[in-house]
Amino acid sequence: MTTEELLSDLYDKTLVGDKPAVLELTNAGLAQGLGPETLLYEALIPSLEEVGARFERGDFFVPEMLIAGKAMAGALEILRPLLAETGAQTIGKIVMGTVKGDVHDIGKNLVNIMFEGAGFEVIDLGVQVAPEKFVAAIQEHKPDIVGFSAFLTTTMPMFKANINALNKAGLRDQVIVMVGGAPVTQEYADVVGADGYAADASAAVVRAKELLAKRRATAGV
Ligand code: B1M
Repeated sequence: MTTEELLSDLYDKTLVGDKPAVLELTNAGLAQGLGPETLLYEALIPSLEEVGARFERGDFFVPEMLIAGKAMAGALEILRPLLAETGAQTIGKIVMGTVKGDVHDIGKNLVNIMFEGAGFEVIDLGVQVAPEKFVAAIQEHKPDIVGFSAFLTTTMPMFKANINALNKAGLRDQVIVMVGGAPVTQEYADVVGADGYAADASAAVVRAKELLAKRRATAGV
């Protein structure tokens, strides 16, 4: 199978949620020498974007979206060790979670993998994380950064609720707040008072490093 055929097949099989085929093609791609980023950005992610587009048009429904998501999550587990491969020592600690009311986690998990790959220690609180759970995790783990993911326009307001909870607990100044997720924009991040926003997992790592360096320079450490 040529590279083009493999990527096209991986795209198609993800679209229809054929998990066994997706796992097989992911392994075959790696065996053929394709990088994990190629499989992700040239097949898996575009396929899920098409799933979303079909859902919006009413051609796909929640079950189709669910099986496509499961197929993608399976591929991500194969790619995880390759994407997170690092010899670097820990450069910072981040608490991550998908906000309350939101069960999407594929994007958050990909961000976590890239953070681990860049040398961050990641404490993943999972999905549907309530503000008080973020507060408790920050008190327990004392991270440099807290990351909130939201994938629905209806759950984006939880960013503000989380930041309010941090303020109330006296933690807001102790932690950098980063936000992201498909419907989130830099403008929205500014409005809710987040310190940083990124559109994708790679950009999230770059932004986190910048914010951390700035914070450490200001604190003189
Ligand atoms: Co849902 N869903 N979904 N869904 N789903 C979307 C998000 C949607 C855009 C589809 C669409 O209509 N086009 C739409 C939201 C519309 C909106 O609000 N604007 C939607 C909807 C409507 C829903 C339901 C309401 C459907 C229903 O029940 N009627 C429902 C909500 C459930 C809930 O959460 N309460 C629902 C359910 C589901 C499933 C459970 C079936 C499944 C989730 C499976 C899972 O995650 N375990 C699912 C899926 C698979 C999708 C789509 C198709 C794919 C999401 C995905 O994984 N993308 C999605 C369509 C789409 O996104 N185009 C859709 C791939 C992933 C790598 O990208 O998630 O963007 P992404 O993550 C990126 C960036 O956002 C960024 O980096 C990531 C990696 O590069 N990022 C950060 C993420 N977090 C970050 C944090 C940062 C920085 C960057 O700093 C902290």
